[in-house]
Amino acid sequence: MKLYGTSLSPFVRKVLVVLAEKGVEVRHVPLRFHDPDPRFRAASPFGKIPALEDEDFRLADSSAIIQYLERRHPEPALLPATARDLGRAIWFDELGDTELFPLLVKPFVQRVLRPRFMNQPCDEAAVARCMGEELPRLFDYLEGQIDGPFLVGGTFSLADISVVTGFHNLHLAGEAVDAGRWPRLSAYVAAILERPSFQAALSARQG
Ligand SMILES: N[C@@H](CCC(=O)N[C@@H](CS)C(=O)NCC(=O)O)C(=O)O
Repeated sequence: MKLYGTSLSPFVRKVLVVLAEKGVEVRHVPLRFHDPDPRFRAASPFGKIPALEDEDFRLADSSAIIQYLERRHPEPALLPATARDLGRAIWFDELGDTELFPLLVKPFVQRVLRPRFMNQPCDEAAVARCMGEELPRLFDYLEGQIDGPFLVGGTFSLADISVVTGFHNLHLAGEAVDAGRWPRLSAYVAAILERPSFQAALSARQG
């Protein structure tokens, strides 16, 4: 099995965490999005990362790949069994991908990607706006959802992976959840990032 995409991507990180939780061996190819590698492009029609190759099967999109892996390697289950818990886990997956991701990566894009890879200056005003005005409503929501170590069904699941993955990029940009204002969220994120599967994903190759 081959997984394409740098571990700097929160979406690639989701899949790396799932593979580590399930103990699945993978060949990790840490390329960037839009890489011309023909095998990658065959797996990812629009050049986005991650993409997976499993024998003659190819698939892009972190959520699609994780659903595939869940059927292929059911243990330990990362999708809850009951209808309600499954619905909530998918809700948090979607929240992570579409609401949290675009904001959690803003400081990372400004402070890390722009100066290091795009030869552009950081827009500190954009970082301040993100931290002070854009992220707080999402942090408020999550603070109200956390009632134990995991978001759904009392066990680690896709919900935790998808919500927490982007916080690592926030940390790489030198920002973090204010523990005084959002104590539950701050402790929850720290504990999930400490899991061995997350630690393995965080040390996977970036390029
Ligand atoms: N919904 C996709 C999103 C993947 C995605 O947008 N990845 C970014 C890198 S973090 C990318 O490849 N961007 C290039 C582009 O949008 O064309 C998933 O869950 O895998």
